[in-house]
Amino acid sequence: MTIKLYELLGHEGRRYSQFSWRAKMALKHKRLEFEEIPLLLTDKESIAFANSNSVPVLVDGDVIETDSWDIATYLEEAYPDAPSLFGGPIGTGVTRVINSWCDRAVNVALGPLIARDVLEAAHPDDRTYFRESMEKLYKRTLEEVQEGREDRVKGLYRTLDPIRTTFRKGQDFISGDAPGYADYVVFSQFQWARVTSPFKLLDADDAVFAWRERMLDLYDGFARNTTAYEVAE
Ligand SMILES: N[C@@H](CCC(=O)N[C@@H](CS)C(=O)NCC(=O)O)C(=O)O
Repeated sequence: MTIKLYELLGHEGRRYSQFSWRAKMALKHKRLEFEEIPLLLTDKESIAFANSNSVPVLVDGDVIETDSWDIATYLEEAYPDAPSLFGGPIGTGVTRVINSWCDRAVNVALGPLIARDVLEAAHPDDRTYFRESMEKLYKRTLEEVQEGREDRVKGLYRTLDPIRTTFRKGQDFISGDAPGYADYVVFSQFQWARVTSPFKLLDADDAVFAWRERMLDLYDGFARNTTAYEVAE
């Protein structure tokens, strides 16, 4: 039976769930066929069977997984003969740190730069919910959150220094010579931004820009070939 992946449907078909991109890239890495089921953010009924309020939700036969990290570790265990996402127990531990760094540092630097743009990328039927839930979280309007981003983008540049330094030393991916789950986690932030916002996050001569290009080329341009803004160089 084909694996099902529930994710978000945005305006004009945009797939803007960053956590779902982590799961989709992990499925591609494992060379697994899957069906994408895009839902409105407010459609909690369709994922109630999984006892979840959020996507991604993965259904593989009788198995239901509801968190991007749990989906990745499930795929690693259930499909051991397919290419590894973590490269063993040490890699799993280190990737977990990258996962936390991404959620606690990269997302914190990047999210406010595009917060108001994401509202436009959300499905029109979800925009009231999106604005209310995000403004509750930020304790400010989305317009206030995004204001002054031209200056604040430097903060993102500095946050990305650990991976930039690594790429400059000749390592092509966060996981080493080839991409792994750590790459998909960090890439999901940039893919979220590409799908939702025309704002330029990286300069073309930045080693992180070149890495993002390599990520977009993976799996016959799987991530590149989705409705997104052209990222200006
Ligand atoms: N920790 C979860 C977070 C999932 C998450 O926050 N998903 C967002 C979409 S990217 C969502 O569905 N939010 C539901 C809501 O805001 O109501 C994971 O890693 O999968």
